[in-house]
Amino acid sequence: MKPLLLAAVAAALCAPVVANATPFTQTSPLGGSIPTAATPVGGLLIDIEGANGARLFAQAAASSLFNGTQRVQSLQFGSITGFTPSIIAGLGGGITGVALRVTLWDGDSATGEFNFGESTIEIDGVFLGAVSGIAVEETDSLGTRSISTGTGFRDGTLDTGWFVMNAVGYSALFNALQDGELNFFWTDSELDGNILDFTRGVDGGLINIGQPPVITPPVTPPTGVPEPASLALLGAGLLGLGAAARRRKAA
Ligand SMILES: [Ca+2]
Ligand SMILES: [Ca+2]
Ligand SMILES: [Ca+2]
Ligand SMILES: [Ca+2]
Repeated sequence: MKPLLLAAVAAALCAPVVANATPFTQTSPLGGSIPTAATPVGGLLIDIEGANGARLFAQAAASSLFNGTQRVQSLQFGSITGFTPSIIAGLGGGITGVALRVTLWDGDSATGEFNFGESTIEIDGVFLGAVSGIAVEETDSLGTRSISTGTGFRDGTLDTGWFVMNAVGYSALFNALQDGELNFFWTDSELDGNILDFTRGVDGGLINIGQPPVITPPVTPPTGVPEPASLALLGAGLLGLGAAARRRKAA
């Protein structure tokens, strides 16, 4: 085998398995990555920011969601339970951000499709957002490979997109949390018997309270300028070398 070919084979063998090929689905619009326990796509993933900066993530498993024909204008397609009083207390008395990640196969709500401009998402009666126009990414069912991007949830496509609640809904959503569960509704102003499958993608479930933000220093210190700790260590080392030299001289 030619060296070049060998090198190429070696590089291919050493290439890491790409487990994070879709940063779009794994980055919250509220900032930061989703928890590693959450699946890359699939299920319903909610990210709630508390008044104290705490971040509450919860994910409904894909298998618990709706798959079928929409027969009512306001269709409950999922719910997330387990918001205990102590978890709610961890939000610091209010909400300052809500984002919801939705994975749906066959929404038919992209530009020109028969559900364009007809659907919205509501959480316990609190408006979250219009479906058409939402940025989405088509992935494989594991969420490891990005296939295409677009808007709305397209015909015959496994799309994942993020909804961000307007601040006007925060206090109502905080009230909606108090019974320990959130229920998710997909509305359709013109009922056409569309098939909606929210069960595609990876099945996962998680409920977890986040941590208040911490100040993170720059990851890479300026080159050529050692940090004070390194300087102190260097100084101690030089002192030690000096002492050793003196001892050798004395001996
Ligand atoms: Ca229609
Ligand atoms: Ca369709
Ligand atoms: Ca509720
Ligand atoms: Ca419709």
